[in-house]
Amino acid sequence: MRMPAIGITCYPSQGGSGVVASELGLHLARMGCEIHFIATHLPFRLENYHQNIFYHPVELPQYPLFQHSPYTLSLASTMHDVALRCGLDILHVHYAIPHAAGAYLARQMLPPGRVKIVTTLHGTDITLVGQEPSFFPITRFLIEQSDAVTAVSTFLRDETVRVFSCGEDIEVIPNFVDARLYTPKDDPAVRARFAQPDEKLLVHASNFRKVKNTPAVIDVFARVAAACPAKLLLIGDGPEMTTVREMVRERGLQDRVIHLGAVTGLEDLLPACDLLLLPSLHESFGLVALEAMACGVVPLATSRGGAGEFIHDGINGFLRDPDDIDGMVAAALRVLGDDALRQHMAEEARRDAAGDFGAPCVVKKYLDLYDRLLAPGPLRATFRRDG
Ligand code: GMT
Repeated sequence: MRMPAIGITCYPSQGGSGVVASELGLHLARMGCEIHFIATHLPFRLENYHQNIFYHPVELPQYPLFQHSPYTLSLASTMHDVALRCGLDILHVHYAIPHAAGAYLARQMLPPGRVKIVTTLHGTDITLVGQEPSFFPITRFLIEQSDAVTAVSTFLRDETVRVFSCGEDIEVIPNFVDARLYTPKDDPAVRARFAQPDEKLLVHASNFRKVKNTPAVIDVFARVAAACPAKLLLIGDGPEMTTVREMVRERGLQDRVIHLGAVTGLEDLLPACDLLLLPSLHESFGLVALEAMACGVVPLATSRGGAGEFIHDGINGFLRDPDDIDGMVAAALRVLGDDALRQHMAEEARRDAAGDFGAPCVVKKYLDLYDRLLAPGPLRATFRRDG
């Protein structure tokens, strides 16, 4: 049986949707699919050469009349070109806006039935950006027009149906982790770089946007550090970093907080930590919590959104409301003050992450979806307006 040729589009810079798209491409390529990344830059995590992986840059021409280069049109043209030249079967777009619009235009430009569109909804494309009045109707239209739509959690699927009154057939395919790469590693040298033997090591990794609720990370850490010797590792960068740095200064935590910036190699840093803080205002899934769990790190994450679909409070991690600073501090001190409990929860976390949320299990769900999509027969008859 011929493995499908798939065009994958994502935001190639930092961000969970880009990670999922890149990792999915890597796994599918290893399984024999031809994978064509169509994006403005080579997605991170793909810097090394990989057999079966190709990269097609989306050029963004400038012209004095343009205030902004029309990305969606360049994307659609590149998708159309790559689909024809490379015989793509599927355009799989990650993050609806505007990637599903690019795929829709490309499909319209191609002979009927030539290519199918899979749209994966990741989070703020539905919960924030897609609900902007200027994007709402087109987001709804693109959900309806995709040949298949997936969401990374049941929460996100339900939210899509609630807000857009469509997409009841959206398939939930959760985020996944490569549990061979993200695995507990007992490397005392890495830990020693950041913390003394008697200190606990907490970590937050994100793109430091408002939705990540980073002030809560500092508030929680300040109170934990007042109660027990501890350090905080901050990984990533973004618009909230200035506020975070100010808070760290105001609270006199400069010697306790280590800013690493947007470094790669999370899989080597996470295993050195004791607790991951992810107090987001909401999180459709919360990929970094899953990656931490695979490394044997207990997550303390937001209860708003889809994290509860893989974190079981008090068993393999903690879920707290993002406003509940007291609750987060209490949970952190409980697990950091009881090594046996932390070890037990870490083992549960690792097992759960590597099982149902491990790459083999989840990538197969995408492959099954592609197979169904490419099999003859009608699809999404209730939604596709152009039949
Ligand atoms: O929706 C976003 O904020 C962007 C996206 C990203 O590129 O980081 O994050 C979302 O997608 C991730 C991968 O599926 C999920 O793990 C994140 O929970 C989700 N972010 C939010 O829902 C805030």
